[in-house]
Amino acid sequence: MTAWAVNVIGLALIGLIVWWFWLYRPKAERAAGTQPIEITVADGVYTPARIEVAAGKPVTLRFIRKDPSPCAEKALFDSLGVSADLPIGKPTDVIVTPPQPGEYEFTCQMRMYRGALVAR
Ligand SMILES: [Cu+2]
Repeated sequence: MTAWAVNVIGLALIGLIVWWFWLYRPKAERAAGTQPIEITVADGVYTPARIEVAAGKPVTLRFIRKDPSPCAEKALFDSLGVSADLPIGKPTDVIVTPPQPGEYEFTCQMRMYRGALVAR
């Protein structure tokens, strides 16, 4: 009986891990016009972490870093060749232009923070 319960808990934990790392897709936030999109950097996640934008148009992302760990100090857009330093407590605007429809990932330098621009 106890062993059965342990197995069920173990399976539930595996399911949770699979869901979090591979299946979970945060709800996309849609960019509206020329308004900057505020992205909070805290507790290991960008909020929002998925942002819908228009392809071929510059978009302003306003990073608000609350996480003091050095892990959070940069935002890198590898596929767009853009990187930015994020001082703590000072909102930092990063302007990027996704050239064509697709997904453009942005991360911290250790790739623990992860977000994506979804250009349409
Ligand atoms: Cu990091």
